[in-house]
Amino acid sequence: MEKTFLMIKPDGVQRNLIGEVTSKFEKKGFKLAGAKLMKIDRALAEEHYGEHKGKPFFEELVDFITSGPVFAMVWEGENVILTARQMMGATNPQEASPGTVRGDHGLTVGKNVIHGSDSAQSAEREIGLFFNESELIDYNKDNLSWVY
Ligand code: DAT
Ligand code: MG
Repeated sequence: MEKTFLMIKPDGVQRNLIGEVTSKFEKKGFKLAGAKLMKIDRALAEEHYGEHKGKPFFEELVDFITSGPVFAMVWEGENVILTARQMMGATNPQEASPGTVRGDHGLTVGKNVIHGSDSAQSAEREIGLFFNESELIDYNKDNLSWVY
């Protein structure tokens, strides 16, 4: 089954949104495969956001993502990468639709509450950056036949 990497950013953790956001993905029918509260160091932040190196907002982005704990997660399900991106909403919360995480909880692009992998390739890369194999749990959920 497809997997994606989602992360509640420091603003989301500080604003008590861990429960609200994880609940959304749980209720949708996706399965949590791994999760942890962690503090990202600069090296990991720069690697994670490597595609944005050199852009004017890069330093601010690295400062922000290392400014407090994040809640890193791996979620599993059919087409979870694309669906999770849709549930997150547009990068700029002012453009994100109501009902999305960013549309409901964010106001500025710098503090947009959640990260999610944007492709199969980035999902694999980001899961590998943040999680060891042993931190990902392979298990069955009894509700599966009521979701699919
Ligand atoms: P996304 O997080 O939707 O995948 P992205 O990969 O383009 O968006 O950018 C990564 C993060 O960088 C984004 O969540 C917030 C920040 N960011 C993007 N564009 C920005 C901008 N123009 N000004 C400030 N921060 C920006
Ligand atoms: Mg991105």
